[in-house]
Amino acid sequence: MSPVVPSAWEVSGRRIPVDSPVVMGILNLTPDSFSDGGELHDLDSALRRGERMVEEGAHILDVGGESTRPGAVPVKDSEELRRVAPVVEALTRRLDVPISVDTRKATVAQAALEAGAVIVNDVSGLSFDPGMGQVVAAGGAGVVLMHMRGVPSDMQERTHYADVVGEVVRELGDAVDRANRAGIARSAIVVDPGFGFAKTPAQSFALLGRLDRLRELGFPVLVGLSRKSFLGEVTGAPPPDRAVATSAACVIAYLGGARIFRVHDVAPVVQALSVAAAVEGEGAVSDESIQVR
Ligand code: PMM
Repeated sequence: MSPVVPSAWEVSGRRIPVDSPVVMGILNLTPDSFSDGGELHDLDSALRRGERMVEEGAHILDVGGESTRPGAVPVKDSEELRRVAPVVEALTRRLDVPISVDTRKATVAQAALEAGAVIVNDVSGLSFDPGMGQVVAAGGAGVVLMHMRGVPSDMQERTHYADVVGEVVRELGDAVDRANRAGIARSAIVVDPGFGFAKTPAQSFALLGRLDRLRELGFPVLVGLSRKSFLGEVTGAPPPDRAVATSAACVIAYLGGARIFRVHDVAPVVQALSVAAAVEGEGAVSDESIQVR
């Protein structure tokens, strides 16, 4: 029998209910990110974007300073820190929503937690930096364990799976083991299949159709579907025009059991998920659902 998935995500003493949809708005502070790079070059525009996403219904903001698109060139720790820390600090001061930092590096995570972040979103699932688990555990932070293979520069050569869904579930289980060994609380963990990371478009669609299998792990499921290239494959739309495709994919993910949605286009996704949640009888994406206690 599958374990029961918790109804809340515990992050640094705060409780984020995940029995209805939770929307995580993306703030990429990178000159070369996959779909929105280069737009948020200064602190003011990052803050304005963050505030706007919260007004549109985002419950969490995810701040990132390193692009992880296929083939991306790694960024030095010092440069990533310079991009991320002031924005995390300013957002924490101005907004009440939990702030997440999208990083694979322990030093960056540590600095972001000190600046007020309460979640570490690690696309390597604690496999890139051996110090990361310890930083998350010591800070009592929430953690997103995402599935990928290799690193962004070589991940698209690592798409050989006999059974993509089964192998992603198994390898996410390995990431959960790393989190356990580091002493991270089970209630702090969410898992993410890593759409587009070491996956072909067909493999991403296969995962999207079988997210129910991820719930076997017993953790809330987060999905990063926003503007991803596999959605462009079937729609022909360029990244900024993929909000409709993203919303459709988020609804499918929700019906498969995903509860946290990392997106660029907050307003359309909130609207789409309100419909999905109403059908499921869990209520719309409401003020009540966003309350962080
Ligand atoms: N995708 C990107 C970056 N960070 N984090 C998680 N947890 N899941 C994702 O799918 C994910 C991520 C790459 O997309 P972007 O450059 O548009 O942010």
